[in-house]
Amino acid sequence: MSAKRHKLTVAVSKGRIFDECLPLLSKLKAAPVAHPDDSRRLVLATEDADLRLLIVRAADVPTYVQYGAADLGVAGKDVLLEHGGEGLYEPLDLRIARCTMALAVLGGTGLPEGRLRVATKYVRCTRRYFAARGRQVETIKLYGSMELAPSVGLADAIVDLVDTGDTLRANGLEIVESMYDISSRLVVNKAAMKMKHERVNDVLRRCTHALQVEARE
Ligand code: PRT
Ligand code: MG
Repeated sequence: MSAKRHKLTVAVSKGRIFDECLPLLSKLKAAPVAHPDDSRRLVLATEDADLRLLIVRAADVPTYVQYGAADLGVAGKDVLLEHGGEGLYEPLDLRIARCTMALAVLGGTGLPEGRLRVATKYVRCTRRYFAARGRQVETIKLYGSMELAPSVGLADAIVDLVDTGDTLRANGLEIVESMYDISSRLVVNKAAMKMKHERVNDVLRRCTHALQVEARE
């Protein structure tokens, strides 16, 4: 039987996740043949003839993997929490693109009493976080520039990712609660885990090994 053997497909976003994935891909002998910043191509071959990359928006990675358009993907825990993780396994923490999801308010004001108005792109995470704490919140969905919302009276607080804290500081905000530690995870389509068991497991083994070596260095 000569059924066409399809390459294993990994969905990844360009920007910090792609850049921070490069050392791992090199260790797997699966370095991409081009960098997405230098190419308009959204499908990138790698040194590994059996593995290709799809360049997609960070928030779309779980969707590609959930529906099997990609067998594997690399996504931030923030994106996975917001997506919900349906149809995905999340076997490995790649420990890259790390940051914190935090609740922030205007400096010196603290959290107001009573119902809280929170502006965020992470509506689902925010609702879940506050529901677990029995606190009433109204979420206001934004797609960017969350840091602006409190100073113009759109919200009492924001939920956003924080790395150095420079963006918050530049907008007069301060963290009142750190909610989740964020890093990027390797995710696997549930059907691919069964149907392409051997090849997917080989990638998982190689990643695990590379991460162990790195942790010892
Ligand atoms: O940017 P684009 O609209 O294309 O998509 P995206 O924002 O979804 O992707 P990208 O590449 O910016 O982020 C991809 C993933 O990187 C996120 O899903 C996180 O898992 C992870 N990550 C790690 C971060 C940060 N650190 C980070 N600091 N994502 C975003 N930020 C932003 C943050 O939202 C805020 O605007 O950086 C700013 C804060 O940084 P500091 O250093 O000023 O605190
Ligand atoms: Mg961004």
